[in-house]
Amino acid sequence: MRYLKVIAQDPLGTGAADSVLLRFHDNEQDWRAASEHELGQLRSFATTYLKCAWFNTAHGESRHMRIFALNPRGDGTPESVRLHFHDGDKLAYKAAVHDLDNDGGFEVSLVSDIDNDGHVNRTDRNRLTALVKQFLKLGWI
Ligand SMILES: [Ca+2]
Ligand SMILES: [Ca+2]
Repeated sequence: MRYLKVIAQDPLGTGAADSVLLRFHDNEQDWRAASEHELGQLRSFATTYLKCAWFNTAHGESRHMRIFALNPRGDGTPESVRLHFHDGDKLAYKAAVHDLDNDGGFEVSLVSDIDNDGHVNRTDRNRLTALVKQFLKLGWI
């Protein structure tokens, strides 16, 4: 299954991440780094992701997010987009949106504490919506 792997890092030890690695995975083993063009397309996606505070100290890569779209009907518009926040192989928490009637709009959002501030609220929902929208702009589903 393919997914976009997103890794935030705090290389200077400031206590907040300021760098994001973006990798397109065909499966666990096979991946490539995002191209310059894709990095440009994903600029606001990366900015939103940094607000989620799911990052590694220094150049660690253990904490990351996998985001992927599911399109079982094969019609080019996703039925769901899922966000899996990992700590290594372990799934730490997750979120998702679902398009129940296949009209391109997502009726259902399954929100968690995406930005790690201890509360599940509208900000998390906004972050989820933004990440999904910015990810889908790639047209990589
Ligand atoms: Ca819909
Ligand atoms: Ca929150």
